[in-house]
Amino acid sequence: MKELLVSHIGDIDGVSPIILLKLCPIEFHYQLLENHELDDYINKILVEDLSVYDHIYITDLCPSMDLLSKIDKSCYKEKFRIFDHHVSRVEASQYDFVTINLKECGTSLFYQYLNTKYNFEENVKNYVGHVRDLDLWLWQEKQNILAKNLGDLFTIYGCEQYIDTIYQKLNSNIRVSLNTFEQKILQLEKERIERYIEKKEKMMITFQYENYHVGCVFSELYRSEMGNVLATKYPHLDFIVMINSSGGISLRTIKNDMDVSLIAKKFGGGGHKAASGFSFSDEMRSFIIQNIFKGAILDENN
Ligand SMILES: [Mn+2]
Repeated sequence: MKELLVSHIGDIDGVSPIILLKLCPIEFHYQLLENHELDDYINKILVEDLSVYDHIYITDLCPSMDLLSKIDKSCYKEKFRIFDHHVSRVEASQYDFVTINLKECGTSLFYQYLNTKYNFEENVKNYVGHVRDLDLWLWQEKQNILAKNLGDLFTIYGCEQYIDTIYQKLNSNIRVSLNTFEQKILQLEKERIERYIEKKEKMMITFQYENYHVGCVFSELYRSEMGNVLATKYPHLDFIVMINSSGGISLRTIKNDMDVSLIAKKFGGGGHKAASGFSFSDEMRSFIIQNIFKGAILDENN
């Protein structure tokens, strides 16, 4: 028998459940997805033969309420276990196969579940703590630089190489730390990010939206650092918007009385109180083209 894991492609909280399963004596398949791809994927597999799988795990992601009700009625319901921690998905916890806990991250919830069955070594628990610190933005107040470094290493390595690197470290039963090579590439990357943010900062556009002061940059890269640097540097701004025209629109705030997930929700997105997002739609792309090239008619096959 096998397991199927569906998780979030975007960060170390999404990919670390794969590392955890690799450390267990089981066979599994995995699929990494963006938030907006999840419902289509689950709808697709629900009509396939899922009897080959013992469990279908979904981590750091959660299907829509409509889809959860469909899973609840499906013959495969018993196989589903969902572990998420996004504030916008709290209502999903009414289903007994869904665990939502805002104080944990996807990886730590999945770790707690797997640990009762497979009893991980201490170094795995230690690694999961770093993932949690980074994903819940606790690393700064805890001064957990290693957590931050792991996130940066993921950005440089990409999913496959990151998973492999961390798996090798954990499997050889050592505590995760960075070797000299990894430290050097992180240093180079850090300098690159600083230059990038400086450049984008000069191009920041500020505006009023409802009662909020907003700072906005067009940026494809390093959005979590950028949001944090700009929100800290410009405390009069209520939140920072980062627009990636080929990806999504991210919102970031450092104000305690601000909840950007409510703003993201208005645009069909979601996320956390301090960091949320929504997609950059095809309509928005068409709108930009038609605003630049007045009178343009878009081809139908776009
Ligand atoms: Mn997460």
